[in-house]
Amino acid sequence: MNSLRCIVIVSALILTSVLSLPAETGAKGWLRYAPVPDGMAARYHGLPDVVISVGNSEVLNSASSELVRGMESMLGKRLRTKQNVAAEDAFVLGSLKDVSGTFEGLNPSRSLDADGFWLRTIERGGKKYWLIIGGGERGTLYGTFAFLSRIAQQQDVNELNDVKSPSAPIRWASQWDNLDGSIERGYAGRSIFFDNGVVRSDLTRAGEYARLLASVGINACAINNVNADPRILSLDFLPQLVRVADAFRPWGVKLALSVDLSSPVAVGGLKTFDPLDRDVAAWWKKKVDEIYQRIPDFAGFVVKADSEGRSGPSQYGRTAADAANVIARALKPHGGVLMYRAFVYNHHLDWRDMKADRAKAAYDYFHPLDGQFEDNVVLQIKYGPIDFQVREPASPLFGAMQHTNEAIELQVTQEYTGQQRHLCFLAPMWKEILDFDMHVNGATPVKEIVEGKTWHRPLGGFNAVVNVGLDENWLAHPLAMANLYAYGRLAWNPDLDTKEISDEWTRLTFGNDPQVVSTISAMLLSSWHIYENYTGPLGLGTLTDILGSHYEPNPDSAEHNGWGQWIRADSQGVGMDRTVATGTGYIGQYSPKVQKEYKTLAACPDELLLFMHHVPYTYVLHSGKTVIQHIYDSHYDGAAEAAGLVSQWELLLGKIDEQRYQKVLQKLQYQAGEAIVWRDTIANWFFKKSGIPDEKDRIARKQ
Ligand code: GCW
Repeated sequence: MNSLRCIVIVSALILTSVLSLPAETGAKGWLRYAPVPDGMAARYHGLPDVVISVGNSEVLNSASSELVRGMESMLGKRLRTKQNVAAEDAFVLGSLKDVSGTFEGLNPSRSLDADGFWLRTIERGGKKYWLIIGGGERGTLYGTFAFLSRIAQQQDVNELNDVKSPSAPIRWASQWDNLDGSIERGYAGRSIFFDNGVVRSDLTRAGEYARLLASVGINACAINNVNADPRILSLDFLPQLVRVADAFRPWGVKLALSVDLSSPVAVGGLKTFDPLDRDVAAWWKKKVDEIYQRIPDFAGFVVKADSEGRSGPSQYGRTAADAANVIARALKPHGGVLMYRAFVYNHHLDWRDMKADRAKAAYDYFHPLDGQFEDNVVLQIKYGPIDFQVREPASPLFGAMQHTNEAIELQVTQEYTGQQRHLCFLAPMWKEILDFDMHVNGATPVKEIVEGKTWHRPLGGFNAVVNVGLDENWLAHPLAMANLYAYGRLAWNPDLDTKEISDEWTRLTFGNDPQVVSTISAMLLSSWHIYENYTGPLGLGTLTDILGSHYEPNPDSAEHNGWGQWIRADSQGVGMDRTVATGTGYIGQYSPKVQKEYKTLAACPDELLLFMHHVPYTYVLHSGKTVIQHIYDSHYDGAAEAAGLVSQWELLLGKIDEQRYQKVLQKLQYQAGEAIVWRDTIANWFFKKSGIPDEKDRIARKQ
């Protein structure tokens, strides 16, 4: 056979297989419920044709209709819904209390959290039942999603006895949506909630979003920007918010809001918003009561105060505890929660002051307040002490608030990590932070602190800024949805392995073909390091334009201004000296054991070296390279690896639908080009600063 014929035949084969896969927009996310291939369907033949819901609630109805939808879509099986258990095989959905009334002798081996679930097969009277039991109605819904996910991943579901419970009660998503419909740091179109100053009339997408969130166990969503427009609390807004809560409710997702502390003045007409003023307290109480009257399952508020120009208690000489508590007391009788953000810092720092350090701000401010917060206040702490950079150490504040509820704040929206134009799967980074041991009197990993386990706190958990938009596939880059999925999975169980999560997500999103799963999962798992390589290595931060877009390379923008994201690069060396001995003293905010890991050059890990220390460019890393050569090499490696992502993806031609294949391909090709821009900008910048040539002679010497 001549080679031309060969090419024609191969192309035709590829084309046929491509054409046989229906186009997909990504709108379904990981809830595609793709038909199980014929060869696999046999293992599901024994599943029942009937679903029975024991009990009656909106959430239970969602669980049952989700099961019907999933079974039909994946197995072509049309379930009949029935009210009572009869003598036929059936799925039985309901809470433990309700289902054990029907089936005697049920007792899960582990206790069942309200949001937890139990998947259990039992035989009674010659019939077989697949029980999907929740601690409460949300648990039943989560169990249903988990069951369907197993089929979508082609797992055996014929014998089940499996109890799962979430790690922590707070598993929230946040949106930074503005009332005009724009989204702060959103990269996937306009708001699904707001337009033109009001809540959208069509909230279909809001309901679909809640379904996606629920499928990974997220139980509340704060829908508006933390730079909050006070109008959100105005009286005429409340009926609009009721509609959003209604759209969320079938999925067990509670509505939350971000509020501005000056609201008592801005919308209440008071003369003050001093948190210790009686009228202010009365105003918050009345406002909160109004909300609960219309939205009884309202989750609570998120507050950003005294930060980046927002109003705050400092205006009255009051503390964050004063501010948080006045609102928390209003929420408490209703079971509401107040998330107070620890992202409080002065953005007019003096860059000439070698002791000034933004990284120290949150600890300095909040540590003295430990123990002063109401027990329905949760301190929401960004994972690192600066601001969602590509790499930061875990915030020392996590280890410093033993008498305060804590939550970790993460970003699904990729503000500093490529803005969904670059592939950057963040679960490995989150995992490093969650696993990081703060060593406060024994083993105290961040995950156990925020779960509330370490210091036996009543509340705690997770909140991530997601910022989905009207883009059909939610986050603009089809692979970026892996971050939302991973966030939910880790909030549910921070002990999960990142590969397990990326494999799961890939199977659900692109199918079970082993080559597809291994290729995409490997791409995801390598992508954070790749991005770090061509942006900001050794703990320098992302090296992006911090004054503007936070997207393109611009190391100059970090220096000589009050924002405090300094890298302190001069002709001799680079990095922030944060030691106690000679630097800002930041390292002293950690426990003695962690201080030991960071305080000496010998002990400090390479990847955080320049976050913790200022060293000459010629300093030799543990890797054996000099700092400057590492900067050059990592940028060249990163750009080459970004190009490698394109080649890996190209191997999947014909194995996934053409629409998503092309979309991802374009994004990856663009990313590979951008990585070169990053490489050259950063490498040239450091060459200019240091005057030290690249050993491999890749950087033009005449600049
Ligand atoms: O990272 C910064 C963002 C701001 C954001 C702020 C915050 C909502 O650039 O856009 O404001 O963090 O987290 O409050």
